[in-house]
Amino acid sequence: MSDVQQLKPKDFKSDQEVRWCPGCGDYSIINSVQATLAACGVPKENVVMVSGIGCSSRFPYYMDTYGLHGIHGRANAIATGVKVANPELDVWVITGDGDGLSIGGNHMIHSLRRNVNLKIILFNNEIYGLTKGQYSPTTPQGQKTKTSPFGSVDLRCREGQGPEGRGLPDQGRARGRSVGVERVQRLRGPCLRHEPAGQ
Ligand SMILES: Cc1ncc(C[n+]2csc(CCOP(=O)(O)OP(=O)(O)O)c2C)c(N)n1
Ligand code: SF4
Ligand SMILES: [Mg+2]
Repeated sequence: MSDVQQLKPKDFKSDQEVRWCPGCGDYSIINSVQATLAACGVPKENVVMVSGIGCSSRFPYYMDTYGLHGIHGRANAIATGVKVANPELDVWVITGDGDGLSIGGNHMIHSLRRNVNLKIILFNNEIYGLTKGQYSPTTPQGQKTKTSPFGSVDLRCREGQGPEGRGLPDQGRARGRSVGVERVQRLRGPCLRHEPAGQ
């Protein structure tokens, strides 16, 4: 008989009070991740969640895994250090469209270029949520926000692409909308299987 305990989604929940707004899509993402880690039988002592700053970046508090709530835009750099120090760890970056593509855009590009086998979840709500509504690199052109009262003039980065399809290297990406647990869970499959080229 195996002495390995089968973990349940609730085993990945921390004792911290979740402070996202009622109805926020972030709930379905965290529920999906917890369900998926349990379904995949991932040992939680191997999991490290690294985030930057933003509503989405509160994620590591709510997970009963190892984790680090970093500084704005630097989750990829911190996660790269963790992964390089111990390649056996299952290292996740939790970031937002502001955190990962504005202030952290440069780190995002270089962690993809280095291809150190991180699992990156970018919560794309097309706005800076935590700071109450400034436009981000994924805000649709023309969108009125607190910092673009006449409509954003910028071309936006689209999912899986840089502006107008140029830019970010393709290192095994998956995307989905935070409308259902099952839908987000399916994303884990491609990410789990992806191994960096040449390793
Ligand atoms: C150095 C620094 N600059 C600015 C801020 C303010 N700030 C906090 S979160 C944030 C944007 C977060 O947006 P996003 O990553 O999209 O996260 P969301 O809240 O939408 O999940 C900003 C600008 C900060 N905390 N630190
Ligand atoms: S401000 Fe937006 S992103 Fe932040 S918790 Fe509320 S609904 Fe979610
Ligand atoms: Mg955002």
